[in-house]
Amino acid sequence: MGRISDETLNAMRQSIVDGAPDTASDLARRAIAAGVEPLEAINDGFVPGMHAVGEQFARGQMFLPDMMASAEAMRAAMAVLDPELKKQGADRPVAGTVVLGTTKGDIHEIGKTLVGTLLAAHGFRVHDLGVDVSAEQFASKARELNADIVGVSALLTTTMRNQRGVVEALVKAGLRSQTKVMVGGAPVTRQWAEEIGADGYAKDAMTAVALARSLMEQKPVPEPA
Ligand code: HCB
Repeated sequence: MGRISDETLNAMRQSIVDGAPDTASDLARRAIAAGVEPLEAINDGFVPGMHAVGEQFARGQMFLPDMMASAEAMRAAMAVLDPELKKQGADRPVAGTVVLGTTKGDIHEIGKTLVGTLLAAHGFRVHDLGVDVSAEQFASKARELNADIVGVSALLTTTMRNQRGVVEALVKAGLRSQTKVMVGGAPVTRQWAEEIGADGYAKDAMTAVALARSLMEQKPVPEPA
């Protein structure tokens, strides 16, 4: 596997800050052609760009249209890198079934989608409900697929409260004992996960994979019929 130079990592980061989708996808394509690990390009190149954008937005140095352009650039990079990541999971046995989505009122999708891609790349069967997903939708899909894990993303301090609603909806549907809940997103913390009765918190997509694996180990083994 090739290593990415600091210059390329900076260019990747800058393509997101500039909201330049063509540059971002070009850099992603060149990285793959050079044998770079796709996750390295994502985590060390493009994601730091999103963090820089968030910081500039918070300081009032960037506005909503800039943030949208940056998200577009990130999507362009992911359109190249996502299939490469997915290839890595093609022949693995199914590690578990995960229902994933971003909570009601929240349309941030990039982090949630990355979590889904990496889970799939590590053998999980992932059903991505998308964004703005109600607690009832999470519970109903978990029932339909007999899901092992429900993964709930939230990027806003206002919408992270709805993660609690998902835990409650699973309890109400009688599914809580068989369905683990993992939460994540920029404002979410381990302490918050404990407070709302979730089973775990992951700070990034690789941690989400490790968490999902450990949650599968904690699941009770079904009694033989
Ligand atoms: Co948005 N936005 N945004 N935004 N946005 C944030 C989240 C702020 C923090 C920016 C800031 O002020 N610093 C801020 C939230 C402040 C707060 O609540 N405290 C904010 C705001 C305010 C808003 C609006 C309200 C702005 C407005 O309209 N005035 C608005 C809300 C819209 C809505 O949802 N109802 C809004 C809109 C947007 C877009 C549409 C322009 C765009 C999203 C486009 C899209 O997703 N298609 C956007 C973006 C891009 C961001 C930032 C810049 C980047 C988010 C991102 O993609 N990060 C973000 C700043 C930031 O997060 N620091 C900013 C990169 C990914 C890879 O990281 O954290 O999402 P991630 O996911 C990680 C990790 O958390 C974990 O793994 C992922 C992968 O490593 N994880 C999980 C995530 N979910 C998990 C679930 C699990 O089960 C396990 C792990």
